Amino acid sequence: MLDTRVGGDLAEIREKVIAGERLSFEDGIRLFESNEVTRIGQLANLVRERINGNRAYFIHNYRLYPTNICVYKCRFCAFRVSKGDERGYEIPAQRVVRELEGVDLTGVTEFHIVGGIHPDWGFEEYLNFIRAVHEAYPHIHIKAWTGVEIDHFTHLTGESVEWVLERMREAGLGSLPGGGAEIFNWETRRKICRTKCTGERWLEIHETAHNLGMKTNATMLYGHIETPEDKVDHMLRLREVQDRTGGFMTFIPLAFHPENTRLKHIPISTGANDLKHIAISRLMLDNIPHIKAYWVTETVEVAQVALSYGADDLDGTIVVDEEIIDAAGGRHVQGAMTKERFADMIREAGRDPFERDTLYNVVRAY
Ligand code: V47
Ligand code: SF4
Repeated sequence: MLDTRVGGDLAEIREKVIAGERLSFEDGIRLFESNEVTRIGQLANLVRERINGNRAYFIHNYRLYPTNICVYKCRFCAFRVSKGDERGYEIPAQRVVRELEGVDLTGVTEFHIVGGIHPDWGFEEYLNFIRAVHEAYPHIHIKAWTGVEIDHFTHLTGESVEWVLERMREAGLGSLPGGGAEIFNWETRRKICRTKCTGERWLEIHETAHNLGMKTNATMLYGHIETPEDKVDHMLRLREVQDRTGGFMTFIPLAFHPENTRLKHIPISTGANDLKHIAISRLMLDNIPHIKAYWVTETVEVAQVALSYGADDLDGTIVVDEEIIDAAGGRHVQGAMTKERFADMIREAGRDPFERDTLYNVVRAY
């Protein structure tokens, strides 16, 4: 039963949520200004159970990072290095398949490919990377390149977003991950990642992908210099696109990890703050079917609790270490999580574990 004592500003929001009414910008701000995390969580859980019942999803996936050399210098990023830096690495198409031969990919249903924007690689290098992986593993879905990379490819080729996405799809690309969204509002975006594509461009790229029949995800990076207004604006812009296309599968709020970044003076987010972001995401994004509590950034412990605060998905086994979060001081990055561990942690949190593929088809119910 829902706690009926929700008071003050949240009472009106509670009525709306129970009636299934859409929340406004002002409602979003009120939620961010409130510290009634448990009450916000209860409302989010109501919506979560309406949409996803008692299910909690995970995926058996494998990460590939073709390079950490990047022309951009996002202030929140500890992963990138400049060309010439001894920590830099490059795994071109010719090498990736050779390296994968030594990996046990039994049961893996997704490659999640993400990396830097290399100053010397042309569009063909990126295309060949997808082609090589797809030809070697045609049964494994490739989720690759953020909107930021797609934007970069349009500059490299002088072609349209449609053209780039079609070439990538012919090579084997299945969907786009949610990265690069950060915070759309330019006033904040320009202070954290001014040189990469704008929020408007990122949204345009995802909408174009949806119109071509390609599904995508969306993220939001929080816990740095953003304001509540930035976050509500970010969510509402996604909600508007989703009303038109229905192409977003999952929303992933990503907690900023400050270590080794140029924003290292900012304290790391807390468990309560992470749960609040998950819950508000579930409440505001009434038209995106899944909310992911990304265990790598949230920690396994918080991710378990998040399954009762709006989240219904925990991302994946990942198999290799999460390099982006690891570089920024990730606390509980232990590399591979087995399927059994996932199933156990979901069961312990009172939910029913479901292994899924990228497009949320059920691979196995536990
Ligand atoms: O866009 C970079 C974030 C994102 C840091 O689609 C950081 O299923 C925290 O997109 N602290 C890339 N976050 C990762 C990404 C992603 C992750 C999980 C699932 C999916 C999906 C996509 O990583 C970047 C940026 O927002 N990031 N540095 C940092 N220091
Ligand atoms: Fe490059 Fe991505 Fe890091 Fe920005 S977040 S510096 S685009 S690797």
